[in-house]
Amino acid sequence: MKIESVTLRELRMRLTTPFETSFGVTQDRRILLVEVIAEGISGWGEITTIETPSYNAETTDTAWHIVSDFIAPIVVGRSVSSASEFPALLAGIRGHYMAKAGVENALWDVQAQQEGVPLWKLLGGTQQEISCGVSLGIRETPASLVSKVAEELACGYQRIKLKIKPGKDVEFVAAVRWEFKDILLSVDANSAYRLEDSEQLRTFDEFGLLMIEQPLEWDDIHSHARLQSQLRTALCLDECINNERHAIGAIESGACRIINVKLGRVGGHSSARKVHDACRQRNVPVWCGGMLESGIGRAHNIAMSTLPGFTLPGDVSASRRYWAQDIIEPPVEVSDKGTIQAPLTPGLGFQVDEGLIERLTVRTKRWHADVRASA
Ligand code: OSB
Ligand code: MG
Repeated sequence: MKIESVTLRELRMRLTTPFETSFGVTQDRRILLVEVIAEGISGWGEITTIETPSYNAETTDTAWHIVSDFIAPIVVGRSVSSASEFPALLAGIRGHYMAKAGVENALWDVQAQQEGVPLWKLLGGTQQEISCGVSLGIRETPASLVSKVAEELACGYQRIKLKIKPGKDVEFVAAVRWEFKDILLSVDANSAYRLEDSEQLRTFDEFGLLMIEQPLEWDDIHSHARLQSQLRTALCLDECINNERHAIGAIESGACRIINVKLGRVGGHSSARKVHDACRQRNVPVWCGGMLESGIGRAHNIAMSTLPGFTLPGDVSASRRYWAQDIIEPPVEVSDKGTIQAPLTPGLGFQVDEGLIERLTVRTKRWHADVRASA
């Protein structure tokens, strides 16, 4: 496949409701989309950075810079025989996983269309129906959280994840657990605690949680290993894991018993598959995390979640939980059993709404194989 052009766009999209994590509140998203044309076929990817460097070191603007000044100039005009060869082209660029992933994933969409197969099958997926959970932002009161959980359970979601931070934790988790004794329940701290808080974190052991996600610092696998040895509840790493090596190191040092795979955070489908394989060989379950994506990122998450090691419900939920109008057709729908059916049509399997994308776009940059960058 010869990469004929790359188009980078920034869209403004407003979430239907604000989402609060331990690092802040988000409502207005700056979404980056990548369209790659190869062999005359158009493929789409999403760069899943957030607006501030508070989840990882990347932002919407760093990704714009890295794609514009490094990735696009390297890849446009180049040929690869498979999207799995794409990461090798970018071996000279350190970090910037999400920027790389957005471009690579678009090429996977092209390849799947070219071969006439659904992307999830091309990736080696085996589960056409995937299990879904929801991630609930921090709320004012335990009572309002409990009613939100009731609403999501009524929609069929199979696992509830609560965002927590110091001061907004035990009371909230206790209230939810008291009301719903048997549900799959987990918490995500987005690095808001320190190893010195292990006494406090041990109090979560009484709630029968499926996992505690990323309690300690974003780049500290070692402290998670120390903490895991003091807890009954399984730790799950999110922020700490950017590649297969990190996953193997974390598992072998006992830092977690579960891994959250995010396509952007690990650098795209090729790396995600390697992380998945490394976990599977070691009997560590994985699940698909989310980054408040538009439908394009969501469709890629669905495809990845069909791999056989994705045995826990992911943060892959319906478009309508985030957007009044999504940029794909049909929007992502979740069944009343809390599942999503991976599409059977070639490529991503959703129609990209180019008219809506155009209306939401605030800046665009395009590179062609024969010409250099154009505005
Ligand atoms: O840690 O999983 C996280 C959103 C932004 C940054 C980090 C995280 C999240 C989520 C969103 O939990 C989950 C979703 O997209 O549904
Ligand atoms: Mg997380």
